[in-house]
Amino acid sequence: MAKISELLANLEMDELMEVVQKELDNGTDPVEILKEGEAGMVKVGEMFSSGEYFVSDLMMSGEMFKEMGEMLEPHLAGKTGDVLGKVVLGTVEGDIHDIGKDLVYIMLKSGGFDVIDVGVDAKPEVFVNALKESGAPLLALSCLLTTCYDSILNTVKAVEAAGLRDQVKIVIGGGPTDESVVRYTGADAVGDDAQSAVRLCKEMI
Ligand code: B12
Repeated sequence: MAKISELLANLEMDELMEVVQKELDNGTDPVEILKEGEAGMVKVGEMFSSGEYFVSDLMMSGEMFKEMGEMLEPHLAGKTGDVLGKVVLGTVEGDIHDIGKDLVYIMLKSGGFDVIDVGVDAKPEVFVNALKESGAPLLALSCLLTTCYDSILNTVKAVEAAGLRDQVKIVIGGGPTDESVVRYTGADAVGDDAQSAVRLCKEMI
């Protein structure tokens, strides 16, 4: 299994897909396969920070991780069989990182949630409209850039202005977010990873 993180970190697309398929055929838990992929993404991030990889490599790794996620999704979706509730999910305005968000999407779906994904660089009104249309009681915001904390704040304010704040719990996550960002933005909770997104949403619904 460690091979998956190495293949991803080394950007070996074809072999990665073969190994993922083999693991699935062998009955390996798809959640464990995803975790391995995530470890590979962490390595890619480190190689980018150390100057070994460039933006083009980040993009490549992103494509690989997404393809892996698509391959795993049918094996994850609805695994629990329960439908727990609706969640509106997206990456906040000014931020186009979607790998973590997509992982949260997959895990929430496999955890039994009906997820409305509004995509990346989503303006506050996009989140508000999705909340209104779906009636979802949960909003999950992904943010990887410290420069986008105000986008979280503006989204929370827009939910308040729409009169929905009493009915909607807001959970945030992504690289730099922590409890201090929860306090700054007025969100309800922060999660470190996709598993915690599921745990928090279950607690808050
Ligand atoms: C891949 C990547 C890119 C790719 C993104 C491709 C894509 N389709 O997403 C590209 C090349 C586009 C990119 C662009 C940029 N990037 Co970039 N990128 C990364 C990198 C290497 C990995 C991010 C990633 O996908 N990680 C893997 C996923 C699985 O992890 P994750 O996103 O953290 O998500 C997990 C958790 O955080 C959590 N989570 C995520 N969302 C949510 C939501 C909720 C509700 C919960 C509970 C949990 C949760 O669960 C996930 C799974 O466990 C990071 C470095 C790093 N190690 O994080 C830099 C990084 C985030 N990027 C950075 C920067 C600076 C940029 C650019 C500004 C670079 C530039 N000069 O153009 C642009 C910004 C573009 C924009 N406007 O958004 C900086 C941010 C610095 C900062 N403090 O703000 C980082 C930290 C790199 C660095 N060390 O400098 N980037």
